[in-house]
Amino acid sequence: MSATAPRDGTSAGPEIGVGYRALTAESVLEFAAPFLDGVATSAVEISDGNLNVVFRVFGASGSVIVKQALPYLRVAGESWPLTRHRARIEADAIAIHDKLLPNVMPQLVHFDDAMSVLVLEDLSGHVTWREALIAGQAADGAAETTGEYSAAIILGTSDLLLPSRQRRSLRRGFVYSELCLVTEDLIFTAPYGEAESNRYDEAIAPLVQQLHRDRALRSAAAELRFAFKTRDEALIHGDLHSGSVMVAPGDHRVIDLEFAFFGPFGFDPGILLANLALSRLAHEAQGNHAYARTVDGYAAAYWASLSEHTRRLWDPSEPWYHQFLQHVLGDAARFMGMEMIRRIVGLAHAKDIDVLPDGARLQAQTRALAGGRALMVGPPTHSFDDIWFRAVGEDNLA
Ligand code: SR1
Ligand code: MG
Repeated sequence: MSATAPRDGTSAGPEIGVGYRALTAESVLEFAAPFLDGVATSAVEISDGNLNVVFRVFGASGSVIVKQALPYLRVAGESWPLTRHRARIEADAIAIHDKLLPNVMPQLVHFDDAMSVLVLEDLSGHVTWREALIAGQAADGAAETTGEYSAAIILGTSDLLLPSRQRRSLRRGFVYSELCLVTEDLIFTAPYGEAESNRYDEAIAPLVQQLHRDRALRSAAAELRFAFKTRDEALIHGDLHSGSVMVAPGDHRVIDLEFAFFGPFGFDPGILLANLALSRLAHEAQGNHAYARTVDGYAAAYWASLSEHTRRLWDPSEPWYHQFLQHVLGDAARFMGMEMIRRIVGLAHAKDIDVLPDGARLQAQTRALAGGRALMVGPPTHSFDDIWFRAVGEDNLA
């Protein structure tokens, strides 16, 4: 693994077209055979993310996942071209994060740069945390593992723990990538104007128009966009929503690292907490009060684990520790607000809310927009309870 070549499509990296062919459910058999004791018997396409094509390939005594980056965004087709550099970003970020916290990344069996393919361990007994949340299933330990992961990567790739020379070398390897531009557009820009990519229910059109006229909110969005683009604090996951965590009894993994880049400490925690808050609002709107409390517990457990592990990994007597954690929390709150809003009015929605019947969906969407706004423009937050209540409490509807 090299951590120094730029991967933004401007210089080093795979030459587009050289040695590349898009895999199909047929051709992937030959490609995957070497990783299945020489014989692949069948394959099924299981792509359900927005970006890549994913196959599960079976051999005589096991299976692997083959994930290929296409030269465009899978859900949009060739009208939204992208380079395939995201495959290398993901392979490199997996290797780095795996060293910081073993057994949480999927095992990277093989990386083919020319083909932009990652061959990964098949987590077939797992489901995404989002699917478990939608089904109201328990995911004991997922929040704790994800919090530990956030602490490990925040500290382990930043100037807090990594010696300056190493940190600078690692930093050079992860430029502000093409997928950062996608995030910049979909989270920080499009929801605050009449972008073509926005999608929302007609029933909330008046709320969306209000949002577009809201100068305080638009100013907060612009400030946070600037923070996202300039605060290169740590090599973060970059897309840590509940669909990027796979859960199974006693085993939790973080997947899909193609958005990894050097960004603000609070971005990943904000994204994760936002998606938990949206799940919580969805359950509340359906009258599933007991499971809504369970989700409250997951969010609190994530933050408690992140706090505990930053303390463990850092010097516990560091006098700056408390202020540092407040800084992460404050950032997380505001990025959380942005993620809550974009998952209601932007291109990529939270399925948790989209699948609800009309009345419940309108209630959850209205509360998500109000909670998101309260987080972005409200007074500074001082504790986890403070931000969680602001996100999901009813007070901000007034
Ligand atoms: C067009 S890509 C849409 C979203 O999917 C990814 O998982 C990121 O969240 C991105 O914003
Ligand atoms: Mg993803």
